[in-house]
Amino acid sequence: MPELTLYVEDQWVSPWVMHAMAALEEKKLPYVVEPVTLPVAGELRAELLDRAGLAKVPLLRHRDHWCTESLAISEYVAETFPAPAYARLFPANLAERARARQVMHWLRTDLFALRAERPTSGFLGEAPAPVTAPLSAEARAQADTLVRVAGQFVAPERTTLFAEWCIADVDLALALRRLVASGEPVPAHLAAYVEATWARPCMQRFLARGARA
Ligand SMILES: N[C@@H](CCC(=O)N[C@@H](CS)C(=O)NCC(=O)O)C(=O)O
Repeated sequence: MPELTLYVEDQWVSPWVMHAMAALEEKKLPYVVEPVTLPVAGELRAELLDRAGLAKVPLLRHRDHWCTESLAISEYVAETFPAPAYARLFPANLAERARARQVMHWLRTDLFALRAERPTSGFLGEAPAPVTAPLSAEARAQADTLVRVAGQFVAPERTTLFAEWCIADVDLALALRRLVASGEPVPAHLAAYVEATWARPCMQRFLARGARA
């Protein structure tokens, strides 16, 4: 039985799976990827409900600990495999760590119109189909907020939120990619931020839909 198993959805369009996988990759941990079709059904559903309470992905199994929610997973991985023996996921500086958490919680609980109108299937998965229909007024306002906040927190000369990469960069770059992929105007330094984050090795396994580079 492998020590670590990450259950993922088999369409490879989940930003939350991307987040959890980036955490494991950044820590350079060996793990097994278990793709599942959503909604999880049958015996597997019963097992996941029994072990983790929810049959959602990402779901990390570490020995007899089963856990869903991408942020819970990355925090568990960060604390179970801490720096300096393993790479850092969260900033060491407490103010920066709080900022990273602010960004990650915000991106999980807001921007719903933008997320609906610029789905990740536009740029992730087997056959990405960019959506270019005009944004509704609500989604436009959310896109403007996203660009304003990202521009405030990512300095023009940087391709990371802070001096060092952190796990919040995955989420912020993913959110901005919704705009970049559909041709929405984004300041050049934020477009460069998205590209640099996308090129980071921790993203490669997800972007290759589970294949090892
Ligand atoms: N807030 C969760 C979101 C997880 C989530 O919504 N997962 C979706 C796939 S992207 C899922 O498993 N849906 C199946 C279901 O709810 O039955 C996280 O951060 O992990």
